[in-house]
Formats: sequence, C-alpha cells, structure tokens
Amino acid sequence: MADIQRTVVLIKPDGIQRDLLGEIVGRFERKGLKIVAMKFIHLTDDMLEEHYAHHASKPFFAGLKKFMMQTPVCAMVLEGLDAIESVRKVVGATNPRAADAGTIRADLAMNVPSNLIHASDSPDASASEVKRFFKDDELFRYEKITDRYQFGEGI
Ligand code: IDP
Ligand code: MG
Repeated sequence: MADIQRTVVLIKPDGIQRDLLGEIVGRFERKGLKIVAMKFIHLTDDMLEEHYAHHASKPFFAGLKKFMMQTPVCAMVLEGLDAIESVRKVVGATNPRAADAGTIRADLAMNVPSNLIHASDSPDASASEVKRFFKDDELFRYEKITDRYQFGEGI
C-alpha cells in the first residue's frame, strides 16, 4: 500500500548559480508531486551542523557547509504517494557520475558536494527536516484538479 508522504527538497547553491531552479522544480511538477511549501533560506552554520550531522567527522564537512551557504537555497516540501522514495529516485545517487541516466543528478550534475539537491531519505528525516526549515503556517493544504490522478486510486 502506498502512503501519502511529505518530503523536504533543497535546491543547493550550484542549482541557483547555474539557473537550474525552473528545470529542477519542473521535473518534480511533471512527476506529479504537489508543492505544499516553497521558499528561499540562507542556511546558517547551526542549521547545517544539525542537517549534516552524519558528516560532522568527515574531512569534507567544512567545505560542504561553506558550499551550502554560498547563496540561499530553495527549500520546498513535496507531497505525493511514497514521496520520500519517489523523490530520491528522481534525484539519483549522491555521486552524480554514478547516478542512473534520467535522474536529475545524472543529467545535470558532475560532482560533490555540488550535486544540486538535498532530499529527505526516510520518514523520520522528513519529519525533522520539515520542522527544521518550515513553520506550520508555511505549509499549505489545497486541492488541485489533478489530485485525482496523482493520489489515491488514480482514476
Ligand atoms: P545525499 O545528499 O544523497 O542524501 P549524503 O550522504 O546524505 O547524500 O550526503 C549529503 C551531501 O554531502 C551530499 O549530497 C553531498 O553534497 C555531500 N557529500 C557527500 N559525500 C561527499 C564527499 O565525499 N565529498 C564531498 N561532499 C560530499
Ligand atoms: Mg542524505
């Protein structure tokens, strides 16, 4: 059974610098994910210490944080059937050179940390990332006439 889930996506500074916002958002829209929140955030060192805590001991951590603060990031919450896994599939593997063709990272990126996108990797991560980056009143509920195709029985 598929669940309706929410997931957090950040378009990283390389996406902003390379003018890929429209292309990336368009891919999620065309997939059928519903944008329920969207804004620019200039990430802080504190936010990144929390967000990338799993990399705190890595030699690339300082560079990763610096990269993530080069410009604002475009943060969004996407909703859809099994949205967490669906979005990770559309995004592709962490190393863009190893990602499957057709994914955003394979098609549009070459390197790390500049692999264009962050996407939540589990329901727990999604829940804490929604709280980390969004206030309740920045999350919107609304009906779209296409919801009937993209949610529930799909008819
Ligand atoms: P993910 O973004 O695919 O979930 P994670 O392992 O959670 O991958 O890593 C978070 C981010 O840290 C990556 O997207 C990438 O920007 C950066 N990163 C991961 N591994 C490396 C590395 O070996 N060198 C530099 N940056 C890295
Ligand atoms: Mg990750």
